Amino acid sequence: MRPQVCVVAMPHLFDPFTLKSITLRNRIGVSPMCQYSAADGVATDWHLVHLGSRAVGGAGLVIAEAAAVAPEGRISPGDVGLWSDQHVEPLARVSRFVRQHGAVAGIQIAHAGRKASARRPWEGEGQLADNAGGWPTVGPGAVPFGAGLDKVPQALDEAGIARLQRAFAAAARRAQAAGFEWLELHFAHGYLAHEFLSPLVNQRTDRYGGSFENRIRFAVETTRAVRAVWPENLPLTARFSCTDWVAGGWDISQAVELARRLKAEGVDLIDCSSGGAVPGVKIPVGPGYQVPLAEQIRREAGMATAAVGMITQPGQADAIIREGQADLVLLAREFLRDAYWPAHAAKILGQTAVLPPPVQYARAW
Ligand code: 531
Repeated sequence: MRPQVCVVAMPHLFDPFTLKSITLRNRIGVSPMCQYSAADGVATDWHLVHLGSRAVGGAGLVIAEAAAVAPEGRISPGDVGLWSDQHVEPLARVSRFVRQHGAVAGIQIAHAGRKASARRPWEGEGQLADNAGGWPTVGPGAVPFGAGLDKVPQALDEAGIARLQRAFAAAARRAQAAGFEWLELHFAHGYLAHEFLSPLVNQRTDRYGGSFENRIRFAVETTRAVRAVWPENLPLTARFSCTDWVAGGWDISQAVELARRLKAEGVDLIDCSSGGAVPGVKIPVGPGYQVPLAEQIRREAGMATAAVGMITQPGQADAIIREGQADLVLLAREFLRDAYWPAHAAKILGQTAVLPPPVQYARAW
């Protein structure tokens, strides 16, 4: 008798991916990227064209940028918001177009904490004074980020924390009303939730600071508040900074444990980034440098992950999926250079039958 060989085919970059009731046409997502081009939080034609182009370019998932859950949670005056009903319809126009062009529309909801009230990057560095277009900031404690982001935040009390958790839930409802089918909680990059998570930042002595249990309380309660209003059948995801890259800071083993806790709260996928809690950190930036973080969370927390960070090459992205390091790849700056990256990658990887170029452009492909 011949020995039986069982070959389990691993998925590849152009295989669909199903999470809850949502199926992405491929494993390529547009990472949420601030455009600093909104007015009073209202998305503009820029967002329609920017996000719409990347749906036309073949992405399976298009995640709209960090939308502030409260006005003081904006990174800059140009951030998109979801703190008011007036934000819904302009975003609905974006989600409709993205869906019409074969992609799933997602959005990230966020609060920038002590890093809020900053200039748009092309207008210089640092924070805006309260009398020059800026606003007072909040954080877990009254300690500024530093390195030019020197505003002293107001330390949130328990009533302030509860108000912001309700704001996250209200923003999630508006995201659904705007037609988004994939929600990402921004718990990374040194913004509010990460400020609670990181022992380098969180110096509180109440039940929101100190022990691991206390530092994760803000993220866990916020997730619970959002999961209660976000439809059960739609993916709820979270972006982590999986490490502060500093000894004694937030690290991958804490991130794995938080992933397990959030999985129990109904989070479906972790988007694995890193850094941003404190300035002046040496980060080992290089091609795919955050992929091992996604791989470890996927393996040890037993949940779906997205890899992000310096993923630029079709073969590199395909290998991440084929080798089971992550379920999705999210591209950021590479998508700014090439809105049609998936369609170009399909040509390079011999997958144009699966992802043909847009019919209007086919004669040029
Ligand atoms: C850059 C950033 C990456 C990793 C750590 C800290 C910062 N990004 C983060 C963006 C805003 C623009 C700069 C967000 O996460 C919203």
